[in-house]
Amino acid sequence: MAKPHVLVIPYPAQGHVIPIMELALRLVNHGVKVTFVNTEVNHQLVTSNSLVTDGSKDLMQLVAIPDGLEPWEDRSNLCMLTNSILQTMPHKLEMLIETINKEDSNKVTCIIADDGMGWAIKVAKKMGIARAAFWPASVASLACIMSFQRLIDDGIIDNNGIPIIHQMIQLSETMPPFNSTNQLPWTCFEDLGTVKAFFQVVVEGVEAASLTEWFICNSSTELEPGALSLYPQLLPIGPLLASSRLGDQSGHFWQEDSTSLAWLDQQPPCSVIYVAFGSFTLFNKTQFQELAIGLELSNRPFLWVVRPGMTKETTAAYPDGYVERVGSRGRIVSWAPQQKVLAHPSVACFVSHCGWNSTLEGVANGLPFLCWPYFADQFHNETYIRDIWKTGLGFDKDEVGIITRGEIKSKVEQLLGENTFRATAMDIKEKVTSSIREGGSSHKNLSNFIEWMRILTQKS
Ligand SMILES: *[C@@H]1O[C@H](CO)[C@@H](O)[C@H](O)[C@H]1NC(C)=O
Ligand SMILES: *[C@@H]1O[C@H](CO)[C@@H](O)[C@H](O)[C@H]1NC(C)=O
Ligand SMILES: *[C@@H]1O[C@H](CO)[C@@H](O)[C@H](O)[C@H]1NC(C)=O
Ligand SMILES: *[C@@H]1O[C@H](CO)[C@@H](O)[C@H](O)[C@H]1NC(C)=O
Ligand SMILES: *[C@@H]1O[C@H](CO)[C@@H](O)[C@H](O)[C@H]1NC(C)=O
Ligand SMILES: CC(=O)N[C@H]1CO[C@H](CO)[C@@H](O)[C@@H]1O
Repeated sequence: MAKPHVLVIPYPAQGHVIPIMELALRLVNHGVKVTFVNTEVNHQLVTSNSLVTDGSKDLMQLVAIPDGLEPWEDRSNLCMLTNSILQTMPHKLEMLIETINKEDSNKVTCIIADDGMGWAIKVAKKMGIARAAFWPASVASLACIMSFQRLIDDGIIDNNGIPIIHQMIQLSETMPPFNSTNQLPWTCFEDLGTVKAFFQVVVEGVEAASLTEWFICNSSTELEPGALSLYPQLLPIGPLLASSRLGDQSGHFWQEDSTSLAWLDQQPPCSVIYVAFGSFTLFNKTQFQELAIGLELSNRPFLWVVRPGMTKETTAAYPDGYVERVGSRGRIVSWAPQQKVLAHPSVACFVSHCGWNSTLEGVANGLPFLCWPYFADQFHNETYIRDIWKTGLGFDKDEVGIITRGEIKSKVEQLLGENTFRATAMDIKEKVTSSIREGGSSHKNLSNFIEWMRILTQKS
């Protein structure tokens, strides 16, 4: 019997390619044939990283089409990349599909395109092929994109996505608010040309999503009940966390320090404060030292990721005699294998910048959080953690904007002193992990989607 055959098309940025590969591998595990369509540049990256193991090779085929730019041209120039993609890729994709349908006994059943690749959905519609869009991040972040027309109608942004007035935006009571128009996903760029180019991609994506049979998202009813209830057309099948194999490959810029795990093995269960702020957070000397001393005063073991460049004066930034004083109770590393650390039984809580990846990795391991957001959009995740899931606390700043040592010590004590945070975190972990297991809501949704493809395959 013919197998369903899906063409999976990621947005051509590494942060998009690897997650959607995760989805492709799940489909392969369900016996679906996948042709994974990269741009030529990313194709080389993916094949040289050997992300596809022998087990999945029969069902997974990696192919490439050009993005229209010369190899040496700057793909971080979003305006140029977007224009080039729109000019070149639709025609190349059409040719690819024609070739596959001529040569392969398994004709293309359906395409799944990243929502940033709206043009691909239009190509599929034109060719009479079934379509699904995919959104890799939170539904809250999607909601704001889906609301772009309302924001224009209300006079908050202009037709190019550029803010006209600066104000708080609350799309719904059940979702975290955006405090200002500068926190919209497309307004975070400095250069207006890039804002416009990104907004164009957003608009295309929303238009294209209305041409699909399914809009798949990487979340679950258990995680975002409020946001999902606003968009019943979304099919939550996640969170599909990267398997450790993909996780290890996912483009970390700093060398991992696996001695962290050996050190964790020596600590008592549920005792360690894990502190990590992602790739971009910057600290000035005052704030850095308050954090250092706050951790020391906590009187607990801690594992602290201090990225090179996290402060302007890294080595000099520790208070006098600090490293000697904390001795082996505190372990400071430049990068840690985060997924493995978070899963380690010695870890008690996570002091985090609350990026969505880190947030979900902490949730998936049942950890309570202390939220230390840095970028505007990370405050949303703090709202989820603090107010919606109730699995953590935020820090209050003092009158000059510093989170003091006393504040840090006291929030650590409060978080670890009340069992409710740990219990609630374990409860959410259980709900979220069971949603992707057999019988769970996300698992059922994915099975329904695959069943729909099987029926289509039989009909054709
Ligand atoms: C989130 O995780 C995915 C998969 O591991 C990765 O490709 C992506 O770059 C990560 N995003 C950030 C902001 O680190
Ligand atoms: C947004 O506003 C609320 C209420 O005024 C405040 O508690 C929160 O800290 C603000 N967040 C940001 C990112 O400014
Ligand atoms: C969480 O923070 C990330 C930035 O790390 C942002 O892109 C995402 O939209 C936030 N999640 C929510 C639910 O707002
Ligand atoms: C789903 O989201 C998680 C957390 O951000 C990320 O690590 C993972 O790669 C995403 N998976 C897909 C298939 O997008
Ligand atoms: C250090 O950064 C904090 C914000 O994190 C700010 O409020 C404070 O004024 C800064 N202090 C100095 C000395 O620059
Ligand atoms: C869009 C869709 O079909 N969502 C379903 C996902 O799974 C839950 C639980 O089974 C259903 O309630 C949703 O309707």
